[in-house]
Amino acid sequence: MISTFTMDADWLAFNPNPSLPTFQLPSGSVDAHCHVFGPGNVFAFASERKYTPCDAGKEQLFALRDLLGFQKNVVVQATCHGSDNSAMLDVLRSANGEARGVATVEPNVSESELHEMHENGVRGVRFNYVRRLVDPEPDEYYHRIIEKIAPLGWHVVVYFEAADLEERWDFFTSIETRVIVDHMGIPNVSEPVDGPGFARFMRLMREHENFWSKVTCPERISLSGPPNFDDVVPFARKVVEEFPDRVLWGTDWPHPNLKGYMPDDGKLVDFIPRIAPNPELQHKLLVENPARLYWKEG
Ligand code: 0GY
Repeated sequence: MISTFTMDADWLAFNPNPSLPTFQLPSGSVDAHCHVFGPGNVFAFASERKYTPCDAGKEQLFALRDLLGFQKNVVVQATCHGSDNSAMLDVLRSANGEARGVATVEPNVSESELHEMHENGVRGVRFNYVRRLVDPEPDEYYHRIIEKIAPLGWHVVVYFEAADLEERWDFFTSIETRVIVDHMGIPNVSEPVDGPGFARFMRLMREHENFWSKVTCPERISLSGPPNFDDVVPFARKVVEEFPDRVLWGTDWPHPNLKGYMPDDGKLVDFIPRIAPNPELQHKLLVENPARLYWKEG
């Protein structure tokens, strides 16, 4: 049966006419954090979801990729689709090898399902600790998933907010696969960049070489706000400069759950040279690092 969904009353849709960026992306650049939503009449949203978005399907994602000048995408399963990865997998199958995926799976996922996802281009799973999006499970739940995905060479993506890091530290640092932190762990940018909160995150990166970070989402993190997101720059730039080989960048299109402001994706691309201020850093961030993590074995 075809379901229809009504997006949340306060849902902000993505910008339908993003500008052309001024910053020219290096050839082979990867948008390493983006999502698709449905469309809901083809790929139903999950019954346990905590939000109902607007439709944002693969055609729109590919059009944005081409307009901004990216070559490839990494599509991260959105929580509104729960552990039904069909919409994300459909993007991978439609992208001629130019997309990889990060899935949400449950501990009872079968080896054959994982192998099929791998064949389609999935290279990681995401554990989400943001309570407005999901109800986090006990560590044991995630350990059971790690046991199944590690043999495939997959990594774990963790999404949490700064205040959660202390509590999750022991579990996170027990993970032996690569671990990719979404959005720098959502730093509290009202605190100094060398204050205790961000120092804890920097220590995580420094002491654990299997950790990477996405230096994404100034629009989600900033308190000073658009158009410049000035307060995020010192945080992201510090991560890029200290860990140039372990950072990724992405648009976060279609920007789930933003309130009050929807960024122009072209302007978001223009943010990149402010956090990666020279061509060598830009090339690592946009081309080399995602290629190593997601396309290494061809
Ligand atoms: C993000 C952020 C959000 C949403 C999701 O999976 C999701 O639903 O990731 C958010 O609302 O902060 O990573 O795009």
